[in-house]
Amino acid sequence: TILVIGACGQLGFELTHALRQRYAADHVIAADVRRPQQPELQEAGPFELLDVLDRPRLEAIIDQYRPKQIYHLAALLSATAEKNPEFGWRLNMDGLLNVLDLAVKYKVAQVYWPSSIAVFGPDTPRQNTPQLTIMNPSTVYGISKLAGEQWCEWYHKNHGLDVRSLRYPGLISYKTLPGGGTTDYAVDIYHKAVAGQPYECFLQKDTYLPMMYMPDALKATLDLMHAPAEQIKIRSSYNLGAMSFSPAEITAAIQRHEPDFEVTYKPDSRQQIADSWPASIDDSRARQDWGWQPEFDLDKMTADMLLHLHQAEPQVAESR
Ligand code: VAH
Repeated sequence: TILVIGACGQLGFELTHALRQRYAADHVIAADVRRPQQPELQEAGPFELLDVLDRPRLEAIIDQYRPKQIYHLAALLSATAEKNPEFGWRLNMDGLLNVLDLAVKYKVAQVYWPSSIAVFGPDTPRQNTPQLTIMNPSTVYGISKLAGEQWCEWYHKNHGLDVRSLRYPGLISYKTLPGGGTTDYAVDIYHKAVAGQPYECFLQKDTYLPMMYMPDALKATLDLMHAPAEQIKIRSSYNLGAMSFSPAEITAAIQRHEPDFEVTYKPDSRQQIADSWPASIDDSRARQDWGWQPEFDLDKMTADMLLHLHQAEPQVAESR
């Protein structure tokens, strides 16, 4: 069996779906601290209510299902963690430590844990940020992700745990609503365009950030997890890239389909977070070690996002 912790989140929801398509659906256990808004999560396979900070409950679930793989995705994202630093640190850090410790205790074959470009900080080289470089994150989220990477490397070195990780750029998808990320303007903007509403962007128009379409993120995750262990040379976390764009560029890409769509700019506290992150990523190690190759660029993603959001128009509830 496979256990997905944080299955209701932007990545968790789609990873659970992808895993249930690839394996027998009833072998993929979806777990989250809250009941899913999307009924299919608990209709298509097993669902467990789980707070990853509740270690006895986590141990009971691992003992019951004896998963071969654990995907641990539960965390507070950058903007949310910046507003709740204590809880952000506790959930992101203690949650990971609970998973790593119990994975060793129950001999779980593989663990996946997402890191982020947020591990880089204001003094990191911003263009083509290298795999190995200066890393002084200035957000609680980034600090927790950098510490998490170090713990993953420690558990691999000291317990032989096959834990693998990717430094995701901003992820864009149409199946879930944004969950407190600084890059989530790039999700919101499509919903507004499809609803025929103007969009007020919380970042400046020329703020370049590394981004990736969800299908590419899912492909990278499954390619990484299925690569032979000897190909995985980096046990902190792999840089992963696909494209970089600014709010002005994604607006122009949308306007090629929706000519009347309008965007205004009103930067808020998330601008400082975005300014501390790279503009583009050097992911040559992922390409060398396990054959990473993205498929979606801005125009291809935009066409796909707008197509699916127009199809889903009535269902996409604005509930947060
Ligand atoms: C966030 N989407 O904005 C997440 C991600 C690189 C950004 O970590 O916090």
